[in-house]
Amino acid sequence: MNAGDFVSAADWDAMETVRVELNEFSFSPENLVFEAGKPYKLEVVNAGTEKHYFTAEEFYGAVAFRKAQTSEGEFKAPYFKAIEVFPGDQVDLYFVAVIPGEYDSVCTIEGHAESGMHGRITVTGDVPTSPAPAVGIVAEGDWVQDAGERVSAADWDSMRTVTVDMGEFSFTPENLELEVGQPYKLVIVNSGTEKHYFTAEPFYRSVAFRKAQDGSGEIKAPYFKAIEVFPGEQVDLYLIPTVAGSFDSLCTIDGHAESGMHGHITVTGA
Ligand SMILES: [Cu+2]
Repeated sequence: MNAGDFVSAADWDAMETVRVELNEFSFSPENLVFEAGKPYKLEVVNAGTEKHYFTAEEFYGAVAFRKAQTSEGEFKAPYFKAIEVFPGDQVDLYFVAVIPGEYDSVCTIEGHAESGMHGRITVTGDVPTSPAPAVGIVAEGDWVQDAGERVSAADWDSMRTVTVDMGEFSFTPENLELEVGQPYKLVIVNSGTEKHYFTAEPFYRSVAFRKAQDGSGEIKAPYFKAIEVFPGEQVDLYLIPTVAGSFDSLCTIDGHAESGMHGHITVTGA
Protein backbone atom coordinates (compact mmCIF):
# COMPACT_ATOMS: atom_id res chain seq x y z
CA MET A 1 0.00 0.00 0.00
CA ASN A 2 2.92 2.36 0.68
CA ALA A 3 4.88 1.46 -2.46
CA GLY A 4 5.52 5.17 -2.97
CA ASP A 5 7.56 5.31 0.27
CA PHE A 6 9.87 2.54 -0.98
CA VAL A 7 10.20 4.13 -4.42
CA SER A 8 11.09 7.50 -2.84
CA ALA A 9 13.53 6.02 -0.31
CA ALA A 10 15.40 3.85 -2.84
CA ASP A 11 18.76 4.84 -4.29
CA TRP A 12 17.91 4.46 -7.99
CA ASP A 13 21.53 5.17 -8.97
CA ALA A 14 22.34 1.82 -7.33
CA MET A 15 19.58 0.05 -9.27
CA GLU A 16 20.53 -3.38 -10.52
CA THR A 17 19.40 -4.49 -13.99
CA VAL A 18 18.19 -8.08 -14.39
CA ARG A 19 17.08 -9.58 -17.68
CA VAL A 20 14.72 -12.46 -18.35
CA GLU A 21 14.22 -13.78 -21.89
CA LEU A 22 10.97 -15.35 -23.03
CA ASN A 23 11.33 -17.98 -25.76
CA GLU A 24 9.53 -20.97 -27.25
CA PHE A 25 9.25 -22.43 -24.68
CA SER A 26 11.30 -21.27 -21.73
CA PHE A 27 12.14 -18.45 -19.37
CA SER A 28 15.87 -17.80 -19.37
CA PRO A 29 17.13 -17.76 -16.71
CA GLU A 30 14.46 -19.91 -15.13
CA ASN A 31 15.23 -18.63 -11.64
CA LEU A 32 15.53 -14.99 -10.64
CA VAL A 33 16.82 -13.77 -7.29
CA PHE A 34 16.24 -10.33 -5.78
CA GLU A 35 17.15 -8.90 -2.40
CA ALA A 36 14.53 -7.27 -0.21
CA GLY A 37 15.00 -3.50 0.05
CA LYS A 38 16.93 -3.10 -3.22
CA PRO A 39 15.80 -1.32 -6.41
CA TYR A 40 15.73 -3.23 -9.70
CA LYS A 41 14.98 -2.89 -13.37
CA LEU A 42 13.71 -6.24 -14.65
CA GLU A 43 13.95 -6.32 -18.44
CA VAL A 44 11.34 -8.73 -19.77
CA VAL A 45 12.51 -9.47 -23.30
CA ASN A 46 10.59 -11.58 -25.80
CA ALA A 47 13.33 -13.21 -27.89
CA GLY A 48 10.83 -15.61 -29.45
CA THR A 49 8.48 -15.49 -32.39
CA GLU A 50 5.14 -15.56 -30.54
CA LYS A 51 3.50 -13.39 -27.90
CA HIS A 52 4.34 -14.44 -24.35
CA TYR A 53 3.30 -13.52 -20.84
CA PHE A 54 5.50 -13.05 -17.85
CA THR A 55 2.88 -13.46 -15.15
CA ALA A 56 3.87 -13.56 -11.48
CA GLU A 57 0.93 -12.05 -9.67
CA GLU A 58 2.09 -12.94 -6.14
CA PHE A 59 5.56 -11.59 -6.83
CA TYR A 60 4.08 -8.44 -8.36
CA GLY A 61 2.14 -8.00 -5.10
CA ALA A 62 5.33 -8.41 -3.03
CA VAL A 63 7.30 -5.55 -4.59
CA ALA A 64 6.90 -1.78 -4.60
CA PHE A 65 6.42 -0.78 -8.22
CA ARG A 66 7.80 2.45 -9.57
CA LYS A 67 6.61 1.86 -13.14
CA ALA A 68 6.52 -0.37 -16.17
CA GLN A 69 8.21 1.15 -19.20
CA THR A 70 8.18 0.34 -22.90
CA SER A 71 9.57 2.18 -25.92
CA GLU A 72 6.16 3.88 -26.15
CA GLY A 73 5.59 5.07 -22.61
CA GLU A 74 5.40 4.55 -18.87
CA PHE A 75 2.67 2.95 -16.80
CA LYS A 76 2.12 3.52 -13.09
CA ALA A 77 -0.15 1.19 -11.14
CA PRO A 78 -0.47 -0.07 -7.55
CA TYR A 79 0.74 -3.40 -8.94
CA PHE A 80 0.66 -5.30 -12.23
CA LYS A 81 -1.34 -8.47 -12.75
CA ALA A 82 0.27 -9.65 -15.97
CA ILE A 83 2.76 -8.45 -18.57
CA GLU A 84 2.54 -9.66 -22.16
CA VAL A 85 5.46 -8.90 -24.47
CA PHE A 86 5.22 -9.01 -28.25
CA PRO A 87 7.85 -10.91 -30.28
CA GLY A 88 11.12 -8.95 -30.45
CA ASP A 89 9.89 -6.40 -27.94
CA GLN A 90 10.63 -5.56 -24.31
CA VAL A 91 8.88 -4.30 -21.20
CA ASP A 92 10.95 -3.02 -18.27
CA LEU A 93 9.66 -3.25 -14.70
CA TYR A 94 11.11 -0.84 -12.14
CA PHE A 95 10.53 -1.88 -8.52
CA VAL A 96 11.93 -2.29 -5.05
CA ALA A 97 11.82 -5.90 -3.81
CA VAL A 98 9.99 -5.86 -0.47
CA ILE A 99 8.56 -9.14 0.88
CA PRO A 100 10.99 -12.10 1.04
CA GLY A 101 9.67 -15.38 -0.31
CA GLU A 102 9.44 -17.81 -3.21
CA TYR A 103 7.15 -16.96 -6.09
CA ASP A 104 6.16 -18.65 -9.34
CA SER A 105 6.36 -17.06 -12.78
CA VAL A 106 4.47 -18.46 -15.73
CA CYS A 107 3.36 -17.76 -19.29
CA THR A 108 -0.43 -18.02 -19.11
CA ILE A 109 -0.97 -18.70 -22.82
CA GLU A 110 -2.51 -22.14 -23.27
CA GLY A 111 0.08 -24.91 -23.32
CA HIS A 112 3.08 -22.60 -22.83
CA ALA A 113 3.66 -23.32 -19.12
CA GLU A 114 3.37 -27.06 -19.76
CA SER A 115 5.94 -26.69 -22.56
CA GLY A 116 8.45 -25.10 -20.19
CA MET A 117 7.51 -21.44 -19.77
CA HIS A 118 7.61 -21.24 -16.01
CA GLY A 119 10.15 -20.20 -13.43
CA ARG A 120 10.86 -19.28 -9.87
CA ILE A 121 11.50 -15.89 -8.32
CA THR A 122 13.20 -15.70 -4.92
CA VAL A 123 13.31 -12.58 -2.80
CA THR A 124 16.04 -13.00 -0.20
CA GLY A 125 16.80 -11.04 2.97
CA ASP A 126 14.56 -9.62 5.67
CA VAL A 127 11.41 -7.56 5.51
CA PRO A 128 12.59 -3.92 5.32
CA THR A 129 11.96 -1.83 8.43
CA SER A 130 12.61 1.70 7.21
CA PRO A 131 10.26 2.18 5.49
CA ALA A 132 8.29 -0.84 6.70
CA PRO A 133 5.75 -2.32 4.30
CA ALA A 134 2.04 -1.69 4.80
CA VAL A 135 0.55 -4.73 3.11
CA GLY A 136 -2.92 -4.26 1.65
CA ILE A 137 -5.57 -6.82 0.85
CA VAL A 138 -6.23 -6.97 -2.89
CA ALA A 139 -9.92 -7.84 -2.32
CA GLU A 140 -10.28 -4.59 -0.35
CA GLY A 141 -8.50 -2.42 -2.90
CA ASP A 142 -10.09 0.88 -3.78
CA TRP A 143 -10.80 0.05 -7.42
CA VAL A 144 -13.44 -1.81 -9.45
CA GLN A 145 -13.30 -5.21 -7.77
CA ASP A 146 -15.42 -7.08 -10.31
CA ALA A 147 -13.51 -5.68 -13.30
CA GLY A 148 -12.63 -9.21 -14.48
CA GLU A 149 -16.30 -10.26 -14.62
CA ARG A 150 -17.30 -7.03 -16.36
CA VAL A 151 -14.52 -7.40 -18.92
CA SER A 152 -15.46 -11.04 -19.63
CA ALA A 153 -19.17 -10.26 -19.92
CA ALA A 154 -18.74 -7.26 -22.23
CA ASP A 155 -19.37 -7.36 -25.98
CA TRP A 156 -16.00 -6.15 -27.24
CA ASP A 157 -17.24 -6.25 -30.84
CA SER A 158 -19.33 -3.22 -29.89
CA MET A 159 -16.25 -1.41 -28.55
CA ARG A 160 -16.00 2.27 -29.43
CA THR A 161 -12.70 3.99 -30.11
CA VAL A 162 -12.10 7.42 -28.60
CA THR A 163 -8.86 9.27 -29.31
CA VAL A 164 -7.14 11.95 -27.27
CA ASP A 165 -4.33 13.80 -28.92
CA MET A 166 -1.68 15.34 -26.66
CA GLY A 167 0.58 18.15 -27.80
CA GLU A 168 2.29 21.29 -26.52
CA PHE A 169 0.15 22.23 -24.65
CA SER A 170 -3.31 20.80 -24.98
CA PHE A 171 -5.50 17.72 -24.91
CA THR A 172 -7.61 17.40 -28.09
CA PRO A 173 -10.50 17.04 -27.61
CA GLU A 174 -10.46 18.67 -24.19
CA ASN A 175 -13.68 16.93 -23.15
CA LEU A 176 -14.47 13.24 -23.49
CA GLU A 177 -17.99 11.87 -23.17
CA LEU A 178 -18.32 8.21 -22.27
CA GLU A 179 -21.16 5.93 -21.23
CA VAL A 180 -21.40 3.54 -18.30
CA GLY A 181 -21.22 -0.10 -19.41
CA GLN A 182 -19.88 0.63 -22.91
CA PRO A 183 -16.50 -0.94 -23.78
CA TYR A 184 -13.96 1.57 -25.11
CA LYS A 185 -10.55 1.70 -26.59
CA LEU A 186 -9.18 5.02 -25.37
CA VAL A 187 -6.32 5.86 -27.71
CA ILE A 188 -3.82 8.27 -26.19
CA VAL A 189 -1.58 9.76 -28.86
CA ASN A 190 1.35 12.04 -28.22
CA SER A 191 1.77 14.05 -31.40
CA GLY A 192 3.97 16.57 -29.62
CA THR A 193 7.72 16.76 -29.25
CA GLU A 194 7.94 16.17 -25.47
CA LYS A 195 6.83 13.44 -23.09
CA HIS A 196 3.32 13.95 -21.73
CA TYR A 197 1.10 12.34 -19.13
CA PHE A 198 -2.58 11.54 -19.42
CA THR A 199 -3.32 11.30 -15.70
CA ALA A 200 -6.88 10.83 -14.46
CA GLU A 201 -6.55 8.74 -11.32
CA PRO A 202 -10.16 8.99 -10.02
CA PHE A 203 -11.42 8.13 -13.52
CA TYR A 204 -8.98 5.21 -13.84
CA ARG A 205 -10.12 3.89 -10.44
CA SER A 206 -13.77 4.03 -11.55
CA VAL A 207 -13.45 1.94 -14.73
CA ALA A 208 -13.08 -1.79 -15.32
CA PHE A 209 -9.69 -2.14 -17.02
CA ARG A 210 -9.09 -4.88 -19.51
CA LYS A 211 -5.55 -3.82 -20.39
CA ALA A 212 -3.22 -1.13 -21.62
CA GLN A 213 -1.61 -1.96 -24.95
CA ASP A 214 1.14 -0.40 -27.01
CA GLY A 215 3.57 -1.52 -29.70
CA SER A 216 5.65 -3.49 -27.17
CA GLY A 217 3.02 -5.43 -25.28
CA GLU A 218 0.03 -5.53 -22.99
CA ILE A 219 -0.05 -4.51 -19.37
CA LYS A 220 -2.74 -5.61 -16.92
CA ALA A 221 -3.28 -3.83 -13.62
CA PRO A 222 -6.27 -3.22 -11.33
CA TYR A 223 -6.05 0.40 -12.49
CA PHE A 224 -3.45 2.88 -13.66
CA LYS A 225 -2.36 5.83 -11.58
CA ALA A 226 -0.80 7.55 -14.57
CA ILE A 227 0.05 6.92 -18.21
CA GLU A 228 2.96 8.70 -19.85
CA VAL A 229 3.31 8.62 -23.63
CA PHE A 230 6.59 9.40 -25.38
CA PRO A 231 6.69 11.84 -28.37
CA GLY A 232 5.26 10.31 -31.53
CA GLU A 233 3.97 7.24 -29.66
CA GLN A 234 0.59 5.87 -28.69
CA VAL A 235 -0.93 3.87 -25.83
CA ASP A 236 -4.36 2.23 -26.02
CA LEU A 237 -6.47 1.72 -22.89
CA TYR A 238 -9.22 -0.90 -23.05
CA LEU A 239 -11.80 -0.12 -20.39
CA ILE A 240 -15.46 -0.05 -19.40
CA PRO A 241 -16.75 2.94 -17.37
CA THR A 242 -18.74 1.75 -14.34
CA VAL A 243 -19.67 5.01 -12.59
CA ALA A 244 -21.35 8.17 -13.92
CA GLY A 245 -19.59 11.39 -13.06
CA SER A 246 -17.27 14.15 -14.10
CA PHE A 247 -13.53 13.53 -13.86
CA ASP A 248 -10.48 15.69 -14.47
CA SER A 249 -7.59 14.71 -16.73
CA LEU A 250 -4.24 16.46 -16.79
CA CYS A 251 -0.60 16.25 -17.71
CA THR A 252 1.29 16.14 -14.41
CA ILE A 253 4.60 17.39 -15.80
CA ASP A 254 5.57 20.69 -14.15
CA GLY A 255 3.84 23.60 -15.85
CA HIS A 256 2.00 21.55 -18.50
CA ALA A 257 -1.48 21.64 -16.91
CA GLU A 258 -1.14 25.41 -16.36
CA SER A 259 -0.19 25.78 -20.04
CA GLY A 260 -3.37 24.02 -21.17
CA MET A 261 -2.84 20.28 -20.77
CA HIS A 262 -6.01 19.47 -18.88
CA GLY A 263 -9.48 18.26 -19.71
CA HIS A 264 -12.67 16.63 -18.50
CA ILE A 265 -14.10 13.17 -18.83
CA THR A 266 -17.86 13.03 -18.45
CA VAL A 267 -19.38 9.62 -17.92
CA THR A 268 -23.14 9.37 -18.34
CA GLY A 269 -25.60 6.55 -17.82
CA ALA A 270 -26.80 4.23 -15.08
CU1 LIG B 1 2.52 17.49 -20.86
